Amino acid sequence: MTSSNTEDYDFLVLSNRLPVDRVVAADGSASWQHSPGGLVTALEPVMRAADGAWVGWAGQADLHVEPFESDGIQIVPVALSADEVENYYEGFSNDTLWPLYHDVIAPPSYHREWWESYVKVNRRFAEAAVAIAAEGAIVWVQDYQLQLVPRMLREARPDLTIGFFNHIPFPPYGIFSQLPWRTQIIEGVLGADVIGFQRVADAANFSRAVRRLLGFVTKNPYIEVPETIGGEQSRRVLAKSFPISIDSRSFEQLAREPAVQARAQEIREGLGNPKTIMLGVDRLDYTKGIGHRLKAYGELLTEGRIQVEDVTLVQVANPSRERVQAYMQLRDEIELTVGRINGDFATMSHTAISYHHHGYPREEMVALYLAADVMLVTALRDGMNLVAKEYVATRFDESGVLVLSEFTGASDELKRSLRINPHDIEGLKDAIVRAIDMPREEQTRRMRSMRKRVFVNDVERWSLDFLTALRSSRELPAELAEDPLGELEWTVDRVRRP
Ligand code: GDG
Repeated sequence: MTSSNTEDYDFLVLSNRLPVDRVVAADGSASWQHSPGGLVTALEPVMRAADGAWVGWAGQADLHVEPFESDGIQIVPVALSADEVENYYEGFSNDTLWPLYHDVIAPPSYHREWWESYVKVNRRFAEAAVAIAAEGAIVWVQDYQLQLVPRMLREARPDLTIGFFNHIPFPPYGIFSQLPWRTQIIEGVLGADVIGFQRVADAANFSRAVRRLLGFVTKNPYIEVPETIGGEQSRRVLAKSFPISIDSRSFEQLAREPAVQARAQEIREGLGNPKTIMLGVDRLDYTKGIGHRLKAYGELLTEGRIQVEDVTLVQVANPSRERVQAYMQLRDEIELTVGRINGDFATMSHTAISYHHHGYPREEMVALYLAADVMLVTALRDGMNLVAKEYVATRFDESGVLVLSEFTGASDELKRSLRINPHDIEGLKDAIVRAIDMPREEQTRRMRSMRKRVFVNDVERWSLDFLTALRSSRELPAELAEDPLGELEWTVDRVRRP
């Protein structure tokens, strides 16, 4: 790895996917379209102010593109071969780490050639960053696809300040320990100065894995890392929760637009004006509990507790990872169930489930949120679940009920939702009926309190908190970790740990 710099950036973000998509027009000409995710919105101002660049993959195999600028952000593409897409991305990232980190809901596959590809691609990302990072730059590495990058960066460039944020859960040690390369992964992440997780429990799981595998001393929220991991000296690494959020104001703004409200009305009418519209919005992923949701809804119809004329379920199932076997199978299962329920209960004028296997523009999503009286988030495990927060942000008239799985990061914050255990189908059914029947005053009380939370803790706050922690990590006084409050927090956290 070389550390000679040609271009110098003071702030780098590394993520598997770039925040832009390559679009090819009918005439064959290609252009780049900004994908307006929350992460981009949060980091755009920082990027502009701090002379930043974004390093990532453009989403297509064998695409070699020179760095370019898109909407004021410097984009630095990392190329992946078709083999690497198969082994590093679809294989190790999506079929090993993803199921392992989500409580082994699906069985993870362990293949040595996938791992080798993961190491190789992580090295390529690290090299790309090293080549363009200014002396003393801040590098923020995103997510589980790049867990080896922090250590690689530190070894090549001890001058860098390195952050790592894990968007998905970090599993309990009993599960994590299955991974044949568990030690390498932990050591890779520990190259960072600050390690961020969605939930307190994720950070605790990580620290426990560090203690069990490496025997390092941890004193919540710090981990004492000796010089053997990527450095000339020992370091105190901060590992704690920084719950991610959304650009709440922009969601509310969109919801207040007359055209979007008119569209929400049109959606209601299109569905035959049922008394209650329930909504699910998910990537078609086995972690999202779509099957559990359908089961509960189907049983309520069978038992006559709800009628198809009164209650319609709209399910947006965004296509995802369509080349991975488990996802193909999931799609078949879900679509079979949807077909059965519709076959059994739909009438000429009312569908039971309005099912959509495609993505929609942001405006349409917001119109759907506005049209929905009840939002169903029934994930079996989810790092955060931004959909839950988006629903809350759009409900400016304070109506609507959020049914929310306790296995999402969002449930730590949205305590006034109707929290459910999606495995408990009877409990889920009761919660759905309760949501349908909830008086308006109770909806308002709950929604108002959740909205406060989502507007105070927005994505800007998230990135500021993380970057502040990152900046101060380098000049952290040793005494800070030894203060009595730190001790107390540590104890409380140990007691709370499930
Ligand atoms: C991972 C973690 C964590 C969905 N369909 C459409 C669409 N979406 C948007 C939603 C939301 C986003 O995609 C999905 O975010 P989630 O948080 O719900 O879930 P994951 O994709 O699994 O995200 C998760 C997240 O990272 C962030 O850290 O919360 O736990 O798994 O913003 O609105 N957007 C549009 N059309 C669609 O059809 N425009």
